[in-house]
Amino acid sequence: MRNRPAGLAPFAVLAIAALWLAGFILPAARAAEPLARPTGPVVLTVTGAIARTNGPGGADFDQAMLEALGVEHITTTTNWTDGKAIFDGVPVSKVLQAVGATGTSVVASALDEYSIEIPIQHFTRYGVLLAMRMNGRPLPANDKGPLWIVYPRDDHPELRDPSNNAYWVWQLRTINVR
Ligand SMILES: Nc1nc2c(c(=O)[nH]1)N[C@H]1C(S)=C(S)[C@@H](COP(=O)(O)O)O[C@H]1N2
Ligand SMILES: [Mo]
Repeated sequence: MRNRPAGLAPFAVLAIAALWLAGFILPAARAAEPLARPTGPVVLTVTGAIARTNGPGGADFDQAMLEALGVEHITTTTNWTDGKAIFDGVPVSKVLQAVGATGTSVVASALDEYSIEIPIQHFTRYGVLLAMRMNGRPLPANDKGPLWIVYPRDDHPELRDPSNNAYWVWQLRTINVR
């Protein structure tokens, strides 16, 4: 026989079990929600090792869908601009999270067919942006736009090594997760 008050313990066990289950079910339910469909021109397509798509070719994003993920800012010098520039864009890691990416690297490809493999660690470690605006102006499609991969290179000495310039893909069009 138990000699402490009954009634509360089973309730507490149930409550804890419910909270524990909710921790699994709620994120899973969110991940299972279909990705919205683009209504404007598609500026980015994510393919490969992803859990969420909105079309046969992978996950298409228009500008508004990208901005809805949360615009952040990086102020930095670049190899291509005079002095510091302010970039607005969406963290690559947020895009990868939105599509349920499971890989360890991506191949980023541009409108001019340039492509390069980038470790996914870069995106979480440095908060790399898919920049859409520089100094408040949309990046022109014929010069670096509409999307440019931008690193906060002023904040990390290793990012100022010239070998890093190859990762700054401009006119980015697709991200293949692997
Ligand atoms: N879209 C696109 N982005 C690109 C490239 C490219 O050819 N096309 N070249 C990459 C490489 S290899 C480097 S070193 C730098 C080159 O910049 P630069 O041509 O202005 O020196 O941009 C990177 N981003
Ligand atoms: Mo390069």
